[in-house]
Amino acid sequence: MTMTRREFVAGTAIAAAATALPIKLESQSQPSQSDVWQLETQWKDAEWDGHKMRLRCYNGQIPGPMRIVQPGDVLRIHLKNSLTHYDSTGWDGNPDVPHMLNTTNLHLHGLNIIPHLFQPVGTSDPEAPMIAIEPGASYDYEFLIPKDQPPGLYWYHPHHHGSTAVQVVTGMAGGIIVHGAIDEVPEIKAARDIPLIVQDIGLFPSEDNPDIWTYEPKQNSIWQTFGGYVTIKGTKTNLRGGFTTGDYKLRYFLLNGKPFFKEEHRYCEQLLSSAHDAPASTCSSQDPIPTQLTPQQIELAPGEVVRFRMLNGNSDNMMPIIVEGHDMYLLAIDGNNFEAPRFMQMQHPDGTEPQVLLAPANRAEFLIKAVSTPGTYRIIQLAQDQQFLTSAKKVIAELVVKGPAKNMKLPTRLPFPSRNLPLIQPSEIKRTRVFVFASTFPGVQNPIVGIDFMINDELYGEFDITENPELNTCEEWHIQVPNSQHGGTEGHPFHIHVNSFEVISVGGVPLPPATIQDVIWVPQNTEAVIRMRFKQWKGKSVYHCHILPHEDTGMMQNFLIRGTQTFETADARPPRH
Ligand SMILES: [Cu+2]
Repeated sequence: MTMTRREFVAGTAIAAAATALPIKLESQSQPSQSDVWQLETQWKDAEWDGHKMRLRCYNGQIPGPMRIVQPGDVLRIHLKNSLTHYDSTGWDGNPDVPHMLNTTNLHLHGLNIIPHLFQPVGTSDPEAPMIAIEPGASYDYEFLIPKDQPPGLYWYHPHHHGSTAVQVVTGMAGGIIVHGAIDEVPEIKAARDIPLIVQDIGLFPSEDNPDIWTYEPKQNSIWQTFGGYVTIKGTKTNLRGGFTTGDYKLRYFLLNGKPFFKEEHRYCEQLLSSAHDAPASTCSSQDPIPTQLTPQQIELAPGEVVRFRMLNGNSDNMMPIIVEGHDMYLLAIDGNNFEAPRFMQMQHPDGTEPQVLLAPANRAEFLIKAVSTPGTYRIIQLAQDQQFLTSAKKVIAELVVKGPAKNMKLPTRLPFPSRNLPLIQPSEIKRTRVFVFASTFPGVQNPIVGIDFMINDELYGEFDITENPELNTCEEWHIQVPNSQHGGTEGHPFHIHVNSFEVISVGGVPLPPATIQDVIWVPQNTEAVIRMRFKQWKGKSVYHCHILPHEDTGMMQNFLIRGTQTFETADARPPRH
């Protein structure tokens, strides 16, 4: 596939007077009196800068409510699907063609809990189907949070194959915070705790009402990113929107539910409204037009230490992050804190070097000590071109340093999570496996989508098990993205369920010991080496690319952890009734 690297089009800030919008844990909800967390998927009407929208959400909120849990908790969730019927009668049964777009299920991302995508939860049956909660139906989950669950930021989102991307990119995602030892470190306890939940919203004009923006493509309809038209099985239609592998007619990037950046396709209006035969070359531009919106502001006193917890909840956008004018003290990635804060020197806002890089689904938790000079300092997502869609520089939020000075302290040591000990020794590696994440264009196995997104040359199959690791053993996995001649046209973020992994090296460069994550960005023409201990839980689960349109169209596989799970290893309690 040929890629046009886009020039960054300077965003125009909305000129309206910036209203300072303090970010707080407004969506936080403590455990209710009811022992069961009631989660409901719903449609939600919204309006941002003149655009009326119909989005999907949990409990009327975007992002969904923030849940706080304690290690050892039993988390019971009643998930009710109140989305509407979606017509998939035209679907031919190919699992890697998006389908059943309002059917859902639930994944608690990063938590070291029982495998929960297949029916019944914890199943070791290779033929077990994926949990599919139809519109109008509901499902009850019960999760034991391990006593040694590393404390930090996790999240939840739907994971029904074929509808994950559409649901997440219209609002269905929320945070989970696990409390633990790190919260008792005095310097951290004293710091304000500020979640930064970033997510994207991808939209097209509704087929029924062009004044409403939504994302509910007709079955088999695919948006041709660089043509601006929609095809069904390769034939042009006059539909306004189709499934996309990452591009949208209108897209917002949100921080804690408020947009800070917008991308629009303004071409092909005549094509969309009438003629089906106009060539794509009549379009004025292939590139979405980026617009910086007014970012939210967070006030800090000079010398104040604050704790940020940032989620990249984007459907596909990788985020290199810097905090302008400030050193960063990185505490944790993906909820797994280090033995000590990692010092990330300040970087120039016009440079290319991030202080921390967040692949889709990664979380970074870090401290910032506000400088002594009052002023406005931006939290910036640097431009990057490591993906099929070039990503413009974005201002996510602004730190306003003002007022009387404080002199808060930074911690020097952190309590290392016991679940991640002992670190895996090379002698423990029972097996090494190699995984190649690559795509073929045009799609051969998946002609409707038009691109094959594969792991080891295979698309996803619900009942195929590619790997059978053994409980209580360790393995080393080599995740490879080839060069562009061999299908590696862009980087892919690798994610696996059930256990986090140690990142050993990326591109041959070793990482500091005890770098433990559940998602790792693997750039084009690069190998990442990870090590994993299959701990506590057996059963059928998945590993996949966390670019959600890639995942939904095939870049996922099942694995099955086999072994005898004793009562002790499972740390399970019988369900309470
Ligand atoms: Cu991918």
